[in-house]
Amino acid sequence: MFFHATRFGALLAMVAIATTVFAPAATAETPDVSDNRPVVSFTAPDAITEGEPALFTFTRVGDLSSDLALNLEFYLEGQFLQDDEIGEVWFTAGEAVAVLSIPTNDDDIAEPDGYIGVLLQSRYFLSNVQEPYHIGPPAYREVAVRDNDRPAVATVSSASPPV
Ligand SMILES: [Ca+2]
Ligand SMILES: [Ca+2]
Repeated sequence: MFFHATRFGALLAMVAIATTVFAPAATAETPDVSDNRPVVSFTAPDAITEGEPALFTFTRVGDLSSDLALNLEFYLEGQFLQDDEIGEVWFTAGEAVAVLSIPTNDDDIAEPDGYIGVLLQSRYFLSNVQEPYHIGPPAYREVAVRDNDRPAVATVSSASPPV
């Protein structure tokens, strides 16, 4: 399910509060034995061309011993998705990397460039429930999707007579 981009500001504010509550108390270099929760971060390319998949690569450091499902929110500008159903992203036990690949359509329609955004959120917003993971900032990444169907400039008719 996608939400309009204008809702992002409010959601981000909520996540900022949540990540403050669950802020990591230690870095990977100085692990805190009292907090064994893994830290999840992710990367994505700045831009793709329509027809290419948008790849979001999630990495967890720390405890890898259990399956771990992520709570993601998706944002979209433009009509680029092949499928509006996006599967759950999770690490299986022992795995440090999970890849989300979102296929896009190479259609024949000239359209504005858009983007696919992914927000990594806490699983729980209640302060009395322990989060299963920390979020390595930034929690939001956006892949620009470039249209490749712009009409050629040369096809525009000209008022100038041929010489
Ligand atoms: Ca195209
Ligand atoms: Ca297009």
